[in-house]
Amino acid sequence: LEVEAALRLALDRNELLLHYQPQVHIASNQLFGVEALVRWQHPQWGMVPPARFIPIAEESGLIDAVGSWVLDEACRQMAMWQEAGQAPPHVSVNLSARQFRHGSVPTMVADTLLRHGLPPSRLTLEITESLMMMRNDQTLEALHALDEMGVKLAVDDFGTGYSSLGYLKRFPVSELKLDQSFVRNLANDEEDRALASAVVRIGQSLKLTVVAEGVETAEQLAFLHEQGCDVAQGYHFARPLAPDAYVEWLRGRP
Ligand code: G
Ligand code: G
Ligand code: MN
Ligand code: NA
Repeated sequence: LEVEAALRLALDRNELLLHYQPQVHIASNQLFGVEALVRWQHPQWGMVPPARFIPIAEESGLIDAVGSWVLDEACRQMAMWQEAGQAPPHVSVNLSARQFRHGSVPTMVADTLLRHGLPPSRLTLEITESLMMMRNDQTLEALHALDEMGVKLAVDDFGTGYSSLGYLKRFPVSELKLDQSFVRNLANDEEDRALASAVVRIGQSLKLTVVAEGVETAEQLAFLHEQGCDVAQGYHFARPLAPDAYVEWLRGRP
């Protein structure tokens, strides 16, 4: 309850901020996009990680306000980077299943893009497998509306949810994010290698871009490249970066 009350204030007090983690095409080393990750800088508690407050935001209903702020801030930053010639091809924003309880997600997204003059193709929304498993008509409608708008959809943490893959056919997704739990031990776990490779092949068969998360080593990257994985994200390239640090990182690239 203490965290919930403080989070309520955090929105008014401008204590939330976004970091951006680069995603890189494995074959060409070109920038594919960045993922926006929310941070909470509390005056007494310091940096509060999203794992500590996103679940509380979801339970309390504050996730709608937090989610709207995150989307607005990511689009505002993209528009600024665009003006400065520093924009990545797109920004990915995480959405909670909770946010789809209201039918207003597509309207909120369209309004936000319009407010910042950002083309829909510059935005990817990351949704979880559990949302897609809900088999809820309103959610399906919302995802189709977003797709028709030209916004891309990515399945986050792919492989950690349920094993039914039928939803991939029903939902207009264009990207699969291979969960970092499958990437972590690629070097010494044959089963993880088999699972990672299977996910890449599912993505290829369905013509989806596969993004591997949590890539920390050149060895992991080489294996994923061999398997035909398209894009990698992880400490091997960069941590989630403050906006200034992202620009610095961009300058330091060949
Ligand atoms: O940033 P970090 O690496 O600690 O992220 C931890 C978790 O928090 C991830 O599962 C990520 O999906 C989630 N997360 C980060 N930013 C957001 C956000 O803006 N909205 C939602 N719903 N989840 C987020
Ligand atoms: O949205 P998602 O659940 O995928 O959030 C990504 C999380 O993974 C964030 O907490 C981010 O800080 C973290 N992360 C990103 N790259 C790496 C990495 O290379 N290694 C590890 N251990 N964590 C990472
Ligand atoms: Mn994510
Ligand atoms: Na993930």
